[in-house]
Parts: sequence; structure tokens; C-alpha cells
Amino acid sequence: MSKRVKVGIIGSGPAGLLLGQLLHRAGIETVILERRSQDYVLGRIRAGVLEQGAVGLMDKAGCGTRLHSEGLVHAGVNLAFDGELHRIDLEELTGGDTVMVYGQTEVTHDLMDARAEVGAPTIYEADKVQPHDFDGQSPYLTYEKDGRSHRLDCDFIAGCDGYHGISRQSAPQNILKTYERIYPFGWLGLLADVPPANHELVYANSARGFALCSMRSLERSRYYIQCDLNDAVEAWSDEAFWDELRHRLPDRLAQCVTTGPSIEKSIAPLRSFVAEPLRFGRLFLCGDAGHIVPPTGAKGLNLAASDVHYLYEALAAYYRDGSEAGIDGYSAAALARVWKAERFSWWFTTMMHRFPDDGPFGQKIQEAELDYLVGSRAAATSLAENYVGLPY
Ligand code: RFL
Ligand code: PHB
Repeated sequence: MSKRVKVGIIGSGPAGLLLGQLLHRAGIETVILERRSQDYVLGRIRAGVLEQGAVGLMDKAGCGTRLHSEGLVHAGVNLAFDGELHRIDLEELTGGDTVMVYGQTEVTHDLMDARAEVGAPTIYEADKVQPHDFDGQSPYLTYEKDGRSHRLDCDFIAGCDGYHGISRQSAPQNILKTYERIYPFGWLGLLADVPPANHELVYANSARGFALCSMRSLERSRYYIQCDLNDAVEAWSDEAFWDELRHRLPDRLAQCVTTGPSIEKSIAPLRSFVAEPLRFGRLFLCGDAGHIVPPTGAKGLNLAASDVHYLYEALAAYYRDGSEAGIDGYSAAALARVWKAERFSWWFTTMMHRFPDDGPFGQKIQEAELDYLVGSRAAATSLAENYVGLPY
């Protein structure tokens, strides 16, 4: 079966869904092809912190109502080290900017609901999705669904299919250049229906390794601890997790941790990765398909949103007045912001974790850097303006 659409989108993560919704509102028809089922996509527990730019895009997509009523506005973030908690006043240091705590699961939910409401098609459990002929004027996608082969002709293909997707793999390998750093540890995350230990997020540097206190709501907490890459999640009982978490927090905060049974527990590896360029003819890479950051700065989902901003503006201008300037400039514009977030995430990760090969010198440098950060308004401002998100 063959069909035609303006923009074919691969992947129904936040990047694909947000792009699809913005394009729909501009009258540009899309089809999303997603490898997994809808329930599987909704079941993934990931990000929790949105920059104002991402919130603005959700509003522009007409999907901001629940976010504004249920999301938690955070005006500060905390660093814990040497037994103490130090608050970074994001709002004061940036002249009024804050972040929004609202789960990626909820973002995905709101975008899927909006897409269903306007009747825009998403083909779930689409197998063997493959982009073709994107170096010419008439690209198309092929896929299989329920054992039948399909073809989707389009003007453009948006590769929003995450780090393991087919889009980047399909790019001409003689043009594609990649940059990568893999970190020698992972994050063990636990989600539980217990009130958060602190009303704002806490990033903790301790001799036993990094820990993060985050939340999804005032009744649901999300915690992470740095773990060994070889650890098996089954080997971590809830009790062992809570015990280790409390050991890594200042005493006063550890006493405020409410424990309870985990709803979800998983290990994520940490990686920095950038692919260049993000455009190959009429194929664009967008979100995790083009870059990965370690989660320490909460930048992954927010970078997916900023890519969507640039790509949406480029495609809208093309269909509005035939201008190709935005399309030609997409890769450079998106990458300039990506690299700054890569730098910030790498720096924050390096400052907060135990590195097996660093030894006492590395630890002393971390302590000096943290001390400088909380003692210097200039240093704290640099962290704050990156944490709330650099301008688009
Ligand atoms: P996604 O969400 O991976 O979605 C890609 C979609 O494409 C589908 N797909 C395919 N479909 C068709 N054919 C194929 N061949 C396909 N291959 C893949 C997949 O099934 C999927 O549905 O990418 P997207 O949309 O670019 O979104 C990126 C974000 O998901 C990611 O950056 C964040 O989750 C990263 N991240 C965080 N980001 C933040 O901004 N703030 C945070 O607080 C934050 N915390 C996190 C995080 C990621 C984590 N993990 C698990 C890596 C915390 C963790 C633990
Ligand atoms: C989360 O709540 O999942 C979260 C928050 C902040 C991060 C990473 C993850 O830096």
C-alpha cells in the first residue's frame, strides 16, 4: 500500500510527537511510524525537568494545560557535599527564570492525547522502517505492519527515533562524523510513591558516589545513585537502594528520606554523543537520534525540544513561503546549542561523580570546584543560566 504525506516522522518519543503537533497546527500533514506499542512508549520512565523553552513549545503545540496545573515550578536547585546542602537560586541568579518538574511520561501522554484528538495518524508496531532517496527531491519510507509491506512518500523525513534508531544508521557514513565519551559508571534509578525528601532537587557529591533526589509530584519521588556499570538491577533490593542513598546524603537530608516499595527500578549507562551534521538532504536527525548527554544536567529531553524548535521553524517557513534558508541552516543552528548543553552536562557529571581512576587529586579538585561554585556569584550564575536552559 502506498500513501503520500508532507513530513514522515520516525519515532513517537517526545521529539516526534512535539514536532508532529506543531506541524499539524501549521496545517502541515504528518504520519508517525513507531517501532513499539503505545503502552510500551508510555511505560518508559525517563526525564523529569523541563526548561522554559520546552514548556513554551508545549504551549505552542496546544498541550500545556495539564503541565501548568500539575507541574511543579522550581526556582532553585541544590548541591550537597561535605555534609552540607547549598542552594543555587536559579530565579534570582538568572533574573527570573525557573524550571518545571513534569515527567516525560506525562509530556508524552499529553502529546499523544492531542494527536489522537486531531486525528493525526501514528502507526505503532511498524517494523523494518527504512528511509530512502532522501538525497533527492522525492524521499520515501518503507515499513511493515502486520506482515504487510507499506510505502509512504513524503517531502521530508524527520528522524526522531532516538539513539538506537534507523535514521542515523541510514545516513551516508562517509559524511557522518560522530563524537563520543562513555563514562565508567551508570545511574540506578528508583521511583516510589513517597513524598520527596526535599522540596527542590538535590545533586549530591559524596565519597561513596553521586546521588540525586528528584520527584514527579509531591507524592511521587524519583531517586538515582551512581552505580557500577556491571551491576545487575536485580541485585539491588529496595532496602539496599534506600540504605545506600541515605549514606550519600547529608545527615539532615537523609533523615527526611521517606522509603517505600519501588514502582520502577532501572540502570542507565551514561554517555556523551554528537553526530554531525544533523541534516542529510531531506532527512533530518532530531533529539536523541543526533545526540546524547549524561542525565546530570537534565538536558536530554530539553535538547530534543530545542531541535524541534529549529526544525519546526525551518519546515513552517518552507511551506509558508518556499524559503529553504531554515532547512539549510537547521544543522548548524541546532548543533550550536547542542554543543553548549554537551559541555554543561559533561562538566556537571565530571564534578559530581566518583571516577575510578581519579584518585585523591581528582577528589580535591572536585571539592575545590564545588567550594568555588557556592562561594562565587559568577560561578553560581554560570551553573544557573545553563540549568534553566540557554536561549533558542
Ligand atoms: P526517544 O524518547 O528515545 O524516542 C525515540 C522513539 O523512536 C522509536 N524508534 C523507532 N521507531 C521506528 N523505527 C525504528 N527503527 C525506531 N527506533 C526507535 C523508539 O521506540 C522511541 O519511541 O527520543 P527523543 O524523542 O529524541 O527524546 C529524547 C528523550 O527521551 C531523552 O533525551 C531523555 O529521556 C533524556 N533524559 C532526560 N532529559 C531531560 O531533559 N531531563 C531529564 O531529567 C532527563 N532524565 C533522561 C533522564 C534519560 C534517562 N535514561 C533512561 C536514558 C533520566 C534517565 C534515567
Ligand atoms: C529525573 O527526575 O528523572 C531527573 C531529574 C534531574 C536530572 C536527571 C533526571 O538531572
